[in-house]
Amino acid sequence: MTEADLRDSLLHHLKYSLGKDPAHAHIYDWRVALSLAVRDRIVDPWFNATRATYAGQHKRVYYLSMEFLIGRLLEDAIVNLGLLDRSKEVFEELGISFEAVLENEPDAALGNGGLGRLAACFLDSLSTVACPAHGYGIRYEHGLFRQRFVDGRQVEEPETWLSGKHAWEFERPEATFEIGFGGSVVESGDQAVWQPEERVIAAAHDTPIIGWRGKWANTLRLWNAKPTRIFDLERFNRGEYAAAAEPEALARTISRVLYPDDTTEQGKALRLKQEYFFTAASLRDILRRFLTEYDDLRKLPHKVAIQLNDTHPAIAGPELVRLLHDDKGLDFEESVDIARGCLSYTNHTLLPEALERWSEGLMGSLLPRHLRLIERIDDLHARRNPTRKVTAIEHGHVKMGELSFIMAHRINGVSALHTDLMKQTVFSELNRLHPDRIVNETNGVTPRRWLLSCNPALSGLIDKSIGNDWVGHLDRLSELEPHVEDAGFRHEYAEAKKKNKVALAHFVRETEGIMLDPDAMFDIQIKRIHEYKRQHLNILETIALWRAMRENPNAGWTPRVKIFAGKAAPGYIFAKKIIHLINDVARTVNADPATSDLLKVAYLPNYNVTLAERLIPAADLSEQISTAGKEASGTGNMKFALNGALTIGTLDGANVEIRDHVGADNFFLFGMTAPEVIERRAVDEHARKAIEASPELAGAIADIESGVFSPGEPDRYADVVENLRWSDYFLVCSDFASYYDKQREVDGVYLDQERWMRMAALNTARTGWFSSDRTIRGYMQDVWSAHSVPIGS
Ligand code: 26Q
Repeated sequence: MTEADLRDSLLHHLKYSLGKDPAHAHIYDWRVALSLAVRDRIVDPWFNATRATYAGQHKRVYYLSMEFLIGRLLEDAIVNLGLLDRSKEVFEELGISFEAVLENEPDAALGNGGLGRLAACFLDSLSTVACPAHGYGIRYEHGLFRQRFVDGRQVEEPETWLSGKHAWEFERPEATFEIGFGGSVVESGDQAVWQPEERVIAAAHDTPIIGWRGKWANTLRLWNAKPTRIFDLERFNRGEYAAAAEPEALARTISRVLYPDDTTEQGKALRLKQEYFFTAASLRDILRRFLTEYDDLRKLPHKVAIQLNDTHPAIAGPELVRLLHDDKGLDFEESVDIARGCLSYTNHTLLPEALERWSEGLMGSLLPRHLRLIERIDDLHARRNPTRKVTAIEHGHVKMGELSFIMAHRINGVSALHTDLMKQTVFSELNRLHPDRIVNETNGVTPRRWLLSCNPALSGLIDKSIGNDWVGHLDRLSELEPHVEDAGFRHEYAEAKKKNKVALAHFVRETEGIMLDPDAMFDIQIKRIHEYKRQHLNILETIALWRAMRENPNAGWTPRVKIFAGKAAPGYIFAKKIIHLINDVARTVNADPATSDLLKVAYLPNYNVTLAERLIPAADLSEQISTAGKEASGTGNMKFALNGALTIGTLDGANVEIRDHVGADNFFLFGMTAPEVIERRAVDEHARKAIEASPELAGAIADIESGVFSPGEPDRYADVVENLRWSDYFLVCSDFASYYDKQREVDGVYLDQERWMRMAALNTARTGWFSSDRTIRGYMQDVWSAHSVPIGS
């Protein structure tokens, strides 16, 4: 496609799809017109991919996920199609800011955090490696809430990503299924008929996902909930207008909004309805597609791999059994075995409060047939494995982790450490029964979005040094290693980082009115707010540093900028307190003339994918400071390292593997290990003892307690302090001294910029393994038995 072709297509869509004259077009119109022009380029590779899959009868992968945190799509698609330069030129000629056009796109936040973003990276990689695949999820009308601060407190507002035209998707009015809830089951012998009481329609919307170099495209199919009857005309005619619209409102509630909690909001009926709604629609679609090609359902595991992204779609086990046994008449045991042959399950957390469980009461009233099938699945499992009794149903609850394990032929953790802990803790009994089922697939991130697009300064330097093959083969970043010894290269590497920091400083000045010195160390912690992620450890260290700086302003301090971003679940009171505290500390520290050249703190509101794309390339230091054993993997840690930020972190999740790859000398390790954490918790008054032993920590806590950051309301953080002193389950106090000392070591290294830049460049050169292309190839081999389709065939 030449520049002229692109311009013609753009102007064509502006005129004929949007009905706009260029003279009157807004940025919105240009953005949608460009998206449609780019989308046109995806359609042929998309059709070709589908044709090649049918022609070769290839196995298909189905990725079921409640969340896809996609962010913006336009730049991604442009980059993958190799249209970036031409697009820039077209808009330059038109006299329109290309950047403003990209900025106009809403950020699709159909996910909470890591799990949802991983699903989005996987979509990119599945297309890049030409693995025939579909993503299946919910087309939420409202994604994750928008976050604002009012007097430093988080306020949530609804998010409206669908307010304009959604340029990427194709509505499929013909692809609909009726999904039932409630009602009763009529059983006679081995036969059962479920008669649901309530029905809604699942309607498909497809977004093509183009891979790197535009050769292959897969489909993301998201389901919308609609009523079976639009409205009740009889009631309307009687003048009962609100009541007439009720069925519609009730049905649409199912796809109305993403649950904003990233542990479980236990036991909410609507959540279970959402889970069943999209899982059931997806399975019916999968069976429909299979039966257009094959007639023997026993072949299903050879042609279909279904991945459960955590337990959220775990009802897929019993539902697939129901479809095979009740609907298609297969024998029960055979149905269970076929289902297991197709299904596999990824676990993303070991936190007990995050493991999904549903009361038998709720499950029985919403999904009566499934509850009965789960009992039979348990019985069958017990009969086949009489040595140990492990069941999905226990004490009146259905445990979705156990159910997923029993119904899956592979279960995977998301980092080496996490997979080991899975075997030792939550799934130890099941692992003994089925030692071949648990495998590890360490997470990865897509280098297209998380290096090539978000960091043009650095990717340009990499291209210049080793060519551009690295984008599809991230391992090749290792070819940078010899360049790292070249002072000229390191200088250019430092220049690229500086450029990104200047751009971020500009953004923060414009949006927050805070002035940042681009030569100061940019120290960044961005992720959901959780006690186990320990943002409070970071802010305590910030306070201690500020106090030390005030006490001795001329001690040769390394100037620092502490940047935070992240949302708290609306009902997570403690997390919201931490946000408030960080904002209070920021206000106090930033107003202190004694430290104004040394320390700044900024909490940027409404963290999302787009903001991450601005922050990560500008980071010097990446904060990955979770209590060891609690962070399953982390993926932000990988993005930072790839972009040349050094990590200060614990031996947790994928930090362990990042450190192995970059080398212990290029990683700032601190804190207890996972076994040490367990030991420490058993120590009586561990927190009080740690506070007593660290004057820096004691001073920081005393400042919080005396209202230094909340003048007029000294007890604002009384519960935070109380928790730290007397409970401190996540061992903030016990890890503090080690963290504080390591931060002072970080200060020292930063003063030696030559050394720092060498370490940073080595981080880039040695983290090519963390590409999600590598992760996806691992799943294809170990979990799905799926293969890439030779492109062009
Ligand atoms: C479940 C039921 C009801 C309401 C909400 C939920 C829910 C929603 C989201 C439970 C969990 C999540 C998200 C979990 C998550 O993001 N986990 C992260 O997954 C990443 C990808 O594997 C890891 O890198 C992170 O370590 C892990 O925390």
